[in-house]
Amino acid sequence: MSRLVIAIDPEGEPLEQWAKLASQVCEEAWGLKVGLPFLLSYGLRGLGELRRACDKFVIADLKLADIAPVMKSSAALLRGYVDAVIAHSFVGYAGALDELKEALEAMEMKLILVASMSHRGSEEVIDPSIERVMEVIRRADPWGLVAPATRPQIIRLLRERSFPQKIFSPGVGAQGAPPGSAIAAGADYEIVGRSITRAPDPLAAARAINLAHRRALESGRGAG
Ligand code: BMP
Repeated sequence: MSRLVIAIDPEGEPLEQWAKLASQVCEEAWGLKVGLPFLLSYGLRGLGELRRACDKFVIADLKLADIAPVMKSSAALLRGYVDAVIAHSFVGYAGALDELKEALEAMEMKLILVASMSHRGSEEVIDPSIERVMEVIRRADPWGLVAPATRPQIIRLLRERSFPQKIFSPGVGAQGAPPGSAIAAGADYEIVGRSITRAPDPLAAARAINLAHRRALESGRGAG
């Protein structure tokens, strides 16, 4: 089973180019992740085209951080187009993630919460509050978590604290973490964008990352 989620982040290219790339790399991907660049460029039509090109698990990376009614109506617009939605944890449970979780369940979409981020600024606010972030995650009980490959100690912390969620780790490749390093730390999936999508041969790049994942799993990992 692949543990690779490919991040599709357009920079002005035509949709057809991404559909072609998605179909090229599809056999190596467990899932695809789209965020605001994709959704604002191509809208729901783009999501339909992407699915036609590669019918895998699709994550909408909205990083929702709002009051419940607004998060719910944002997610509802993607109903039937995506399998999971990413939201921030720091907005808290009451009046936010409590209702979002319930609404997503009713729409048969999964909730993924950000535990920590891959860029350095995550150490300014989110990481110093990680204990409280984890309390929110416990209450909200999402299906998945985002934790950074660039700081694998956060992935290990989540596993040590017995969070049972699927852990998705960005930060591999372009942001510096070696392929397989987050899997070795206990993540379930690595989210990889540019080092595949901007590679001269995206399929070969995706294959190399999956090989690194298999090696990380074979050589055993600390937790998870
Ligand atoms: P890349 O491999 O090109 O650096 O892309 C990483 C992807 O993961 C981007 O789509 C980004 O939005 C996402 N991401 C991240 O880089 N860090 C986080 O903490 C959370 C993310 O969702």
